[in-house]
Amino acid sequence: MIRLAIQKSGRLSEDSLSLIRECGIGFLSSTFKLKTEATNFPLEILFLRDDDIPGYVQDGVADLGIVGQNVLVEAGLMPLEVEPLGFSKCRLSLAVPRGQAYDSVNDLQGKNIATSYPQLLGSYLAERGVQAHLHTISGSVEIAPSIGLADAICDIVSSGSTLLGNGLREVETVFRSEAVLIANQNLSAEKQELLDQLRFRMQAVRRARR
Ligand code: PRT
Ligand code: ZN
Repeated sequence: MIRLAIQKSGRLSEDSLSLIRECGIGFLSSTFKLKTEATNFPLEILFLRDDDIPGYVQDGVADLGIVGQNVLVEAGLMPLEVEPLGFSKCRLSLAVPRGQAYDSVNDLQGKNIATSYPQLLGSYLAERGVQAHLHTISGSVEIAPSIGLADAICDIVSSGSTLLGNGLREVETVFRSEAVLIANQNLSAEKQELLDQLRFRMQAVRRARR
């Protein structure tokens, strides 16, 4: 039996469950449960907050997980990635108030930037020799400039309508992300065999979708 952790309720949940179903794996849908067992594959599915998934896979509480690359890299656990999954595509971007002049990332020197991704943003700025004050906040990052908390923000963008609605302009892409399959690095031989079967099926699903 192999344990796969997926997001309990959020933007990754539906596509993660659809992918498992399209791999030919059946399970009883379980909106209120913490876990469920597949009916025709030795798989147990755990439902967790997405932020907890990389750590649980690293520690072996779960063998596998599906999570956004943004969350994986922010947690510093890139080596766990085994397979890109092609859904939940988004980008981590810097944005400034629409009326504010902006030529290059150097304009952020000494500025206050609000973000939930201090590691990803910190290394992006460091690589470019920009020193800024990062304010880590866990939600509603896009309102920080209008309440005077920050000069710029760095947040996840997909359509861009949240930025637009808050009077912000996207100026730099810091990181491009999609959902990825992650795996514990010390799987038993049996679990490694199950992972290989799952990856094979996931790759076939992606090829069929193209
Ligand atoms: O409760 P839990 O902690 O499990 O969930 P969560 O609220 O932390 O995460 P959730 O469900 O919002 O997102 C899960 C993952 O989906 C993220 O880690 C990304 O990998 C991916 N993803 C894809 C997105 C978006 N698109 C997205 N648009 N995550 C967040 N957003 C938010 C963004 O933060 C901003 O507030 O949507 C807004 C921007 O969207 P647009 O379309 O207006 O640009
Ligand atoms: Zn989360």
